[in-house]
Amino acid sequence: VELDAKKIQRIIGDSFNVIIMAHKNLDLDALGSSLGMYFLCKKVNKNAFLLIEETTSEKGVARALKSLKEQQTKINIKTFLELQSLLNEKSLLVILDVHRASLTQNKDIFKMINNIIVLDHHIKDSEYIDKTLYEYIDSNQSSTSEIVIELLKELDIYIPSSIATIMLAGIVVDTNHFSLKTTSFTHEAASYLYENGAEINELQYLLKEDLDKYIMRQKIINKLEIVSGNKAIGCGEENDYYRNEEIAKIADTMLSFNEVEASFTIARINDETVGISGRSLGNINVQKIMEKFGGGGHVTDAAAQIKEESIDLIKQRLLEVFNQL
Ligand SMILES: [Mn+2]
Repeated sequence: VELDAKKIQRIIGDSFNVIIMAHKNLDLDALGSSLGMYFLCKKVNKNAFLLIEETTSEKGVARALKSLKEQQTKINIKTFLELQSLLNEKSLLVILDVHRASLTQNKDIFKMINNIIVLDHHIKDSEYIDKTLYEYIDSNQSSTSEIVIELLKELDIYIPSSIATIMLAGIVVDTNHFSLKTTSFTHEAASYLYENGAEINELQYLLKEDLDKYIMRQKIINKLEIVSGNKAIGCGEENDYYRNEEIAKIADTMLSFNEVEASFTIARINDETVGISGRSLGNINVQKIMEKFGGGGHVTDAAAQIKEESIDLIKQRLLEVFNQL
């Protein structure tokens, strides 16, 4: 399916107002793409709102939201409760960077709005929002920001520099600094953001991270093992808990070392669940390997979650899978 900017513009034009919503645990791509969409709506003279329930966010997102408040860039952010009285049957809901209702900021909004657009770059799940007016889910796209930029470019819309910086941060995070899923279109999208005044210094502030998280990732990388000459495995401790994004990031880092063709991180997500993330340069199909663990993804980028099993046992199973390759 091609991205149909004109159709999206038409649907927005026909609506009474637009509610823009992304996933829980808002990240810079979710926020950046939401802000891009917000300006797209403004440029077609449509009243738009960002639906954000969360009162706390990761530091980059919190900084971005704070800087928007301090500038004259007035962004209308509301909770579901505050929005209710503003909706009617011609209201439009634009869902960004997610396509599972259960993962959105507030799924109650789906009871109030029937007109829905979904734009996302995650691998399509068996749970998805049906009955949309328009849907574009393409896991080959680097980020949802890249998708929204394509719309902005096609409709000849310029955005404020502060928004451009946040969208650039979204692309940088989702591509791990232009190393994953990056195409000429990704660079063109970044180029559009620089033209719109994206600032490299502010970008660095948005990308700052907690030292604690870095140290937790290093803990796994320090114990990395190289198996059969080209596969890196890094395992967390049973009593250390990691977020999915962190597990993926560790695999990204391990892939960058000499000789490594594929990398795997195994670490605990919560008491019941262990996550595995696999990354490859393309010669080893990590999707096939993750499917053995009930997961999925792409040839170069895949993951699985395993319930009620120890990290050590999962590592042994992974080694057995390697032997079958
Ligand atoms: Mn994203």
